[in-house]
Amino acid sequence: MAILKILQYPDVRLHKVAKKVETVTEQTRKLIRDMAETMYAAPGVGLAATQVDVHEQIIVADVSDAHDQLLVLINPEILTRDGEEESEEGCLSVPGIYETVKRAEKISVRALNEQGETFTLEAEGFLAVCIQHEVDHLHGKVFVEYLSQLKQTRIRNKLKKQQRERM
Ligand code: GNR
Ligand code: NI
Repeated sequence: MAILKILQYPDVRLHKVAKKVETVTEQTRKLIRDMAETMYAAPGVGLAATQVDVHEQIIVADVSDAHDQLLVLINPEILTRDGEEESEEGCLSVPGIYETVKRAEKISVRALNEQGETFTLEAEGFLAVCIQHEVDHLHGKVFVEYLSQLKQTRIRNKLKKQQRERM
């Protein structure tokens, strides 16, 4: 297993649109294991392949307290969205920034599992927020894009400064 490098905003590669996985192979499963290890180590509750510079539609998530409920979503499609809720979000690609975002309260999502089998999942609460956040990453969208231009500019400048100071 391996810990992968997570791209940091503002990085143009975070805006690439991920392609569908044609066939779930042993290589896909290896990437998923590395993504899970990277997510748990960070620590985070979700990770999209886009964040590790792999532009394929793969998400891992685990919102359980015991970190024993790994959810893998390949080629996820949000089928239905119901209600609205606001919650504070953070992102491993935007370290140290926490902002309120409005999302659907309940969703249903169809995806493939690690065996390449189709399943559907109903999610609400934090899991629903997390899945919507990850699906956005696959579409090249980072949560800060829901904020005002002023906030986005401030966040971009703050992170660029942090990145300069780390060099
Ligand atoms: O670890 C994460 N926490 C989180 C908190 C609120 C809303 C979304 C998230 S996802 C984030 C990990 C991440 O960046 N996934 O892309
Ligand atoms: Ni994120």
